[in-house]
Amino acid sequence: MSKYSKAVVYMLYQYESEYISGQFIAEQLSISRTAVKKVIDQLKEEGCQIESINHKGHRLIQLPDKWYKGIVMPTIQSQHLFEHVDVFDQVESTQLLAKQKLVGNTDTFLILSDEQTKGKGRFNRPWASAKGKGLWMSIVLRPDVPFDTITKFNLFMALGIRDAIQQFSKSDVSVKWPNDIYINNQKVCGFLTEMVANSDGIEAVICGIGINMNQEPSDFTGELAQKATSIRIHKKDKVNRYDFLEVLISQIEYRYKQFIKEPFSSIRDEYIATSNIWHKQLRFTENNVQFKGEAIDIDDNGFLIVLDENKQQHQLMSADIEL
Ligand code: BT5
Repeated sequence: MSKYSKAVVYMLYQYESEYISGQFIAEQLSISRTAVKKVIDQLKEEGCQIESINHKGHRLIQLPDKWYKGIVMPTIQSQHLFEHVDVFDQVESTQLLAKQKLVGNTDTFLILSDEQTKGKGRFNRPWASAKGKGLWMSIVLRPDVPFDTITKFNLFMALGIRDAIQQFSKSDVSVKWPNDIYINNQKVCGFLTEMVANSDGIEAVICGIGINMNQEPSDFTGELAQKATSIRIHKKDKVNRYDFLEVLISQIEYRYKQFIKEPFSSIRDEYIATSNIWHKQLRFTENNVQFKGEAIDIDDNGFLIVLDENKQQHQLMSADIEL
């Protein structure tokens, strides 16, 4: 890709449906008109629908379903969470890559990929990450906090992700403690938080977030046909991936700042109100032990309080819950 293509694609995106002339682009970027034409031809080849009319200029009609770093960067630049952003067409797993990239430096960063070939959930379960359909990303942050606050981090992130999805969904979006976001009774997002720590505290927090953005119902096959949904299905039209990313990152930043300053108890009521696990019999699996019961509360530390069938109380830090 030419070194100017980032800037050209961003200009086309910024001017949206307006025509901008090759001359204008060339002047803004201090490059030749021939260079502009070359980049535009290349963008068209990649799948950008650009209308080019003599004496009028170029107009972006539609971008392909892929991340352009040239648009991602300015989209999230107003937030100050990350020192750099890496964008890929395909990776095995953004989470795996993030863990490799955080070694030997103290950077904060974000990794986005159009596709993951080995996306992972918790306990190495597969995470379906179809090309161009979802938001598959990992963020690396370096909070100066004790390592036992990692559970708390997850709880704050859940609200940030939920609130971002809610801004686009016409249906109610809820949190399924501790790691999932649901629309009605289907999963729209799964996320997981891992950390690297030493005796001084946390070196890095790595949060992997998978959000089904633009799948149609027919894109979900096998077990996911029943279990999964996307924002698009509940928005009734296509999600602009950059609009969504901007909202998501600003929500994450807001919740991250809150996490650093405040205890979980400050968001506990909000968390409880947006959770979808109350007033029903559920099946819990914790450390390979299964039992049925009802979730009755979340305490000030974010532990889930469950009453099992024998009226025995459990305090869970993490678990799998079948709704
Ligand atoms: C999670 O695990 O829900 C965490 C998923 C995290 C994925 C992100 S994507 C970016 C980053 N890179 C990675 O490699 N991972 C992170 P868990 O609670 O274990 O749920 C996994 C289960 O969700 C699977 O066993 C399926 O039943 C279901 N599942 C898989 N893909 C799905 C999808 N796209 N939408 C909804 N459910 C899915």
